[in-house]
Amino acid sequence: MACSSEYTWQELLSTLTELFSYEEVDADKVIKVMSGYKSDPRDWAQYAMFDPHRYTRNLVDRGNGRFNLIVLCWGEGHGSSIHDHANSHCFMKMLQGSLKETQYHWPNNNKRNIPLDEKFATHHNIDDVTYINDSIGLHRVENSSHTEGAISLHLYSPPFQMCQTFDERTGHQRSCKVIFHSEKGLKCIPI
Ligand code: 2CO
Ligand code: FE2
Repeated sequence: MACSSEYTWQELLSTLTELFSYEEVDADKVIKVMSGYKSDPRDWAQYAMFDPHRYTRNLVDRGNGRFNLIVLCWGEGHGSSIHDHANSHCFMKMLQGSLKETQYHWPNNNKRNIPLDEKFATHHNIDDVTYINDSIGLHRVENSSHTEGAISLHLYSPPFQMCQTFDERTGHQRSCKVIFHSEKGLKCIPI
């Protein structure tokens, strides 16, 4: 039997806004609240816009400037670079399909051209919630399915516009801009 939701979508949004109105972020509580909402496409379908070429970020809520809540849509075979999270908290909840997450240690700045050291890889399935920040390490997220898209809900706090991406074989890093495909259900016009 499917579990019933402890929080509706609207309650999820209002509870997150409340939790992030305090100075300190209680990550365990955020994980609990995001786990308490059970995915229903009727709640988030308006944000779920795919692109044929790469995964998309669709902004749902700016959380009073305290966080960005984003629906990410991953087409078949789409994946991120290996990246950090710009000193922010990153919470990720699966809404549909499955995603593979591979975590890596930070490169050692004293050693150049060394491949990144993998920590582990795991799969996240519908309604799973996971958490990472820079003190835990780096990660790559990918939809390894060749037949199904995947959709995930991410919360980043504080919100960030830039992060670092890393070359797996050399550890070399570069800055990368966080770009939204849509905001509040409306497609962004490319600049
Ligand atoms: N942080 C990545 C991004 O916004 C997605 S992986 O999960 O945090 O592109
Ligand atoms: Fe990430």
